[in-house]
Amino acid sequence: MVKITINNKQLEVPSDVTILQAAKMHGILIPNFCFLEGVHKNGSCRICSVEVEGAKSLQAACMTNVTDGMVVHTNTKKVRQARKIIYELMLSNHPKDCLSCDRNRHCEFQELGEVIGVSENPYEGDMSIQYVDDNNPSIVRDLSKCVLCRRCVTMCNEVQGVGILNNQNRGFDTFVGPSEGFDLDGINCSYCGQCTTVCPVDALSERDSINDVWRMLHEEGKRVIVQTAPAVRAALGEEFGYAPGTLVTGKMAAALRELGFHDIFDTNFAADLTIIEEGNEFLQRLTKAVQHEEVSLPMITSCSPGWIKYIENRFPEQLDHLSSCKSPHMMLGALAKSFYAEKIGVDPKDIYVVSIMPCTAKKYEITRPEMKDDVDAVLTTRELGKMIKEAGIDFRNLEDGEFDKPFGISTGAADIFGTTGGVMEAAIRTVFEIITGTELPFENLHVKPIMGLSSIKEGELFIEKATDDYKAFEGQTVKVAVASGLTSARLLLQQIEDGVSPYHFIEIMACPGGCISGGGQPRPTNAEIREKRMEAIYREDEGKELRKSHDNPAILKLYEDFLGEPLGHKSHELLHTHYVK
Ligand code: HC1
Repeated sequence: MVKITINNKQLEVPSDVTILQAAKMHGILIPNFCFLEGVHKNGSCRICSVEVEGAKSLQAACMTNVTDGMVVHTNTKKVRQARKIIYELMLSNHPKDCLSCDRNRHCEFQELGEVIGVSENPYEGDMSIQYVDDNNPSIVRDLSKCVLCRRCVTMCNEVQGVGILNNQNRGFDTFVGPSEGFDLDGINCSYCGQCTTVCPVDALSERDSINDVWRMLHEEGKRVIVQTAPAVRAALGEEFGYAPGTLVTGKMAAALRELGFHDIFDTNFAADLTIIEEGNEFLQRLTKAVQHEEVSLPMITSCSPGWIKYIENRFPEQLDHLSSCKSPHMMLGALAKSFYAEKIGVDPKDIYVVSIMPCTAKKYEITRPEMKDDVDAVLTTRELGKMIKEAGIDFRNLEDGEFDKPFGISTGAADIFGTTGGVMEAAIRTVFEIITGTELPFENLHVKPIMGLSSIKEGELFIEKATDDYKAFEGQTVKVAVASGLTSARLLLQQIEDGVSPYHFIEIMACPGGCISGGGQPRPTNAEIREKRMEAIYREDEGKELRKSHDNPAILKLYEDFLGEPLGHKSHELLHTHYVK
């Protein structure tokens, strides 16, 4: 601990914190802008400038560590003037179209102006680069709105390790983007959208699909089916003022019905289905391995499209490690246009499937040629929030609604898909019972080593006794790993490439923490909010009567009536795909 003085208050603070952190610990708020909690320092905007006695110039509070005896002033005339000038200079290069801007009233730059006390732009003249990059299905990059805070650069490089957003040029020609003037579709963007979650203005955002969906809802003769991802219910409430971690499953279903969707389905149904297909695929691969046949292990989950794009871009020679399962919402789309279309007597051409996803990469996924017609539109959680507001629905006062049958029935195993480690835990709940023939106790289903928000987790499963079909597994230890965030994914992939991966089965999600902090989730997303959303996801699971995918009665019926058996002919035709570079 060290002793410092801030604004004449004597404080004791840890020796390894910055002035900004020390001040916050004691309730002294220093305006800041480019700073990203929990991530590497950035220090590009200087809005958090403070006076430190003995220093020749103002210091950036987010970049300067405390030292014993340090005396800091955060609110002097000099400090206030400096912040004002910095803000005015940023404002002078920013469009003045707040009223029509998508981020109006949710814009951190606008909020900062209020804190600093600037409401007018004193400077006039040319503005720097005006360019909109919208040549991809997921993310729109509007350079005219960019305030050069470089948070996206930090996210893309330090957190995701993708490294495509960087500072380019100098002076008036400075902009943030890929090098050589490429657009995002011309380089190795994974479309994870983490940059959109940290952009304080409207310079980076998801491609808007709201108008397409409204058009279909109003079109005669269209059957518009909607499905909602596991992580959306744990975050949508934040768009309506609920505290992070508030589950709004029932209100979400009710709102979707009020919006006019004809069938309200749950991607969780298809998450259960994924476990049956993926679990059996894993068992098939493991059986080959114990019989010393050639097979690609570890098998890696394939439901996160940002992750799929990343492995295709960076490790294309490892693609056969991916499970062949389509992601759950694509499975549901395929079933909606086959099994369900036949059941309700509607021509699949008249069915329009909309997925509500926490993810921007899902917008790209539905355009992939291998599975192009399964789902027609993806709305992020943020976009659904906007649609509900546009429709004038009083979300907070809605009575809880329900999902429709048959694709609205799901187990707790599906709920946990929404958080890192959840797909693996759900798979273990099923695979363990198939191998051993023994039932896991309902109250003891969690696989603790792979729970929580660490970026890489691992676990082991020792098979002591197995059924006759899996006798060869007896005495074997199955090793699993879970990674979230692309930097962690890269580490596990490198092990595979180097031939030293100790694992049999790996779950990878592109976004840190998994879908709960997907690129389309409400802003802000930070460590504390991730934690709350994760707890909500586990609460949803623990409150379910059924918590194992193979116990889902609607899934069992689907196999009986339509699919036949896991990994059978129909499954391969509708639920699986093949990735080739
Ligand atoms: Fe996900 Fe998935 S869990 S990918 O993280 O497998 O987006 O929520 O919908 O499809 O089920 C996202 C979440 C989501 C799929 C499922």
